[in-house]
Amino acid sequence: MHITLYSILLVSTILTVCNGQLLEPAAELVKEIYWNLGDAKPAMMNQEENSNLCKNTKSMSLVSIMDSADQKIINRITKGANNSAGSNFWLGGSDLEQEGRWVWPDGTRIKYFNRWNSAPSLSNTQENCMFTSVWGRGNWLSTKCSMTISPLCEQSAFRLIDKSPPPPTIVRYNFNISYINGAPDGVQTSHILTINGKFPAPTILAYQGDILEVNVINSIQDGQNVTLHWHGIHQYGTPHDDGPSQVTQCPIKSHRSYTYRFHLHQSGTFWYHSHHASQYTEGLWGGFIVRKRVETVHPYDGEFTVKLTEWYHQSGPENEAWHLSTRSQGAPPYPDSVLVNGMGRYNCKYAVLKNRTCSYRAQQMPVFHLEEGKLTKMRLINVGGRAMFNVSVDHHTLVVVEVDGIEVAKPGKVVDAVFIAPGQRYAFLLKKNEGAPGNCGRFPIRAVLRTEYLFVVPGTNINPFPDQIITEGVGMLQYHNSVPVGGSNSVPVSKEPFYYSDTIPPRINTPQKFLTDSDITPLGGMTAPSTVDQQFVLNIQFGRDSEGIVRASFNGTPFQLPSGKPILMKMLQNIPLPLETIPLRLEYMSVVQLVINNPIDGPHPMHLHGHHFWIMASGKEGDGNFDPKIHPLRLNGILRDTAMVKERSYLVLRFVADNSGVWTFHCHIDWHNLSGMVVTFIEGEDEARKNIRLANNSTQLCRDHGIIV
Ligand SMILES: [Cu+2]
Repeated sequence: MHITLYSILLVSTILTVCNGQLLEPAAELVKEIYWNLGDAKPAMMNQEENSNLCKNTKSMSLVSIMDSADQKIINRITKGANNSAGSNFWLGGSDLEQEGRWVWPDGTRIKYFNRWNSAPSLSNTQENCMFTSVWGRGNWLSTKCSMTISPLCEQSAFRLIDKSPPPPTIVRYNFNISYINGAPDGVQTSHILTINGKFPAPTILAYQGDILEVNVINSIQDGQNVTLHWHGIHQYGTPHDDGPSQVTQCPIKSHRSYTYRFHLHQSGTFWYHSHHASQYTEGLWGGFIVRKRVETVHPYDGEFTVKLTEWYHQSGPENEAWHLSTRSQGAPPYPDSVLVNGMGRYNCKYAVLKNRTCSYRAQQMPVFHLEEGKLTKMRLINVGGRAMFNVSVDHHTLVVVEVDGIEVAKPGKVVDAVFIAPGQRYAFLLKKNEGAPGNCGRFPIRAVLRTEYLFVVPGTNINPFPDQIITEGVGMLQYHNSVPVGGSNSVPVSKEPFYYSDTIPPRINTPQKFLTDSDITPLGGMTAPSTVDQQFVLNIQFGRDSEGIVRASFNGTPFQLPSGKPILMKMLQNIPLPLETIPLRLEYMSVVQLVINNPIDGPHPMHLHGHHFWIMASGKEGDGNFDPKIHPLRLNGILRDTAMVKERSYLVLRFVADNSGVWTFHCHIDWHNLSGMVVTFIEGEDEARKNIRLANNSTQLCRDHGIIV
């Protein structure tokens, strides 16, 4: 098979690792060679560049796809090689030598075609070279290409990028999880659930192409189980490391450990959090940054990450027990404060009324040190359990370059502010406005809580003082004339903390231009497939269960976790799935459309595991249920992994079921996730049974609970 030949060539020319792994043409082979064309279309690549780039790859040829089996492998490789939405990769097919005669590099005629349904005709004389798209089913397109781009490598369009970054490696972390004492908002608590005794928990930093190994040790003092989910990471071939407790794994038992291990095929801003009970609302979350080995599209000099959440003075178990009781009447617990990178403030007078120790001196804000004149990337993650925010930086505009790990087409959208819901991420390049005041080089980053979305039933809340929440979280930019490149919150330029009791400049009340999803296009954007194979209509509902507890659901049946084996293990062993896990079967490689109708007040951020989806349509507040007759769909929208369905409105999403496994789809308001607004996609069962091999340590997790997998 041509694929094998190609793999061998790669190994002989580029890589010395991966001995004996040729039968598994996994992404580690490809990540080194960067075939990604990014936004450089072949006609735009200059000849000199091509010939230079190819010096190191002389004995290689571009890939041939002879049948659907090859196509599947190439889909895996290309999806693995770069996650920039719509990234395109050259194939060997061309009709450069003889117009209309399409051949592979070895001269064989192309018999198997997997062409995009709206691609120009192959008989068009302008169409000379084939490329394949990461998104969709890996469909092929042809394009105009210069005669110098022959399918043979001497003049091919392989694009080797600077080799200076570290070679792909295994990045290892040890995460020891336990409760610590602290006062994130000045109010003392013993219920901060965190890693290695640090709050916030460590940020994972790796490069695209690395393998991540995180050894998680469950040292939670009261014997709780735990899992971690890697939000936004697709987990190709490793669905058992996705993290949802009892969905894809047995949870890690008290005083046991488990090593998550997966490839970082994607790049961008991600995060990790517990996917067990309400643990992430107690602080069990962290940033997860996967840098590109070389930033070619939106380069920057330094970066920092802002993580926003609400905070509760009650413990997670207290909140959860209250929420899932008749007392809550379906309202989630009302938060006490807003935290920016784990720091916030609270009115100590009310803390005292709650018999809690409180200190204004402990109420600090994070400071981010920037170098004047350098280009800084600000990453933004909503790690909250229910809070939504408007975020802006005084006297700065934000050039949006990434959304949920998807790189945005150049030059990026310039806005003043963004709205961010739980689970969502952005990355911006910061631009200080012309004529901005000196401000001693200090400019607040403001996260303003959208309180209108904090549904509360009067008189019932577990929080006795919901009105006392201070709705603005602040982080401080501090410019310096010189700090080391890469200057960030980790650079100890100034040891002076900023206190909330210090003077914060008043908020500027000029109209702000907000980002909307329709403003942005993915880099090298491939449009959504134009036809749909499977559609699911999911109507958001709240209703009382047999015990009178108000539960959230799609279509009236609240999701319930299975007992015994997790859903993934049941699926792999062909064991019937409990109906209350709401199993929805997806045929491998089918195009799936989700219609989410939200007929009630309050928006919900929808998160899909294992995939990004195209946002086909997103109704405005009050637009009502989706009606294909009056609501147009858009094929060229942005891809995300978390999207909002607005109140009394609809959301239409589309994705390709190219990742066999079990993937949960749920509201990222953690309280709704816990009460049942969840469905389970059972994707490509036959493929999964053929290809997915559970690691020993994964089955041991279940044995620790007496469950034999
Ligand atoms: Cu929700």
